[in-house]
Amino acid sequence: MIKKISFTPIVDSRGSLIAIEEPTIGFTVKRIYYIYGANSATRRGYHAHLNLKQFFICISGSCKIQFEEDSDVKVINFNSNDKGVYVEGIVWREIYDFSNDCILLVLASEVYNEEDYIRDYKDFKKLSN
Ligand code: T46
Repeated sequence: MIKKISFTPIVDSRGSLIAIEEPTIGFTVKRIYYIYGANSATRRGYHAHLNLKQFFICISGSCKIQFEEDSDVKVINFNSNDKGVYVEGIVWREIYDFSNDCILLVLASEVYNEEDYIRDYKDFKKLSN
């Protein structure tokens, strides 16, 4: 499942603040990581997860993520820090078109576990059929 969620910034003369609480994310966050220093030639991802739930927020700059779920392919433009995308289930993803200032923040439901990764596209297709 892939779900877009918009946040409401709290804006005043000092700038803006976005608070994201557990009910919005839908899971308890056990890990946070962020990707930065990528550029327009970079392509990352090329995997799906078995059990991980994730919440993606591009807090600076922009990038695109191509998600594939049950043969349905969609590209989401991450170009705003007041929107996030929730992902669960077996979803192949490729991340690309990073701006130089891109910081992609990921909140995850589990600690890092390489065994949760499906890194072979053929295995992904078998599991999603
Ligand atoms: C995802 C996309 C958006 C760790 O040691 N701990 C971690 O929590 C993570 C995420 C990675 N690593 C190690 C594993 C690799 O040696 O960092 C290295 C780079 O990871 P990876 O090649 O998986 O990076 P991406 O950008 O292809 O994928 C990552 C996440 O792995 C993945 O869950 O959805 O970001």
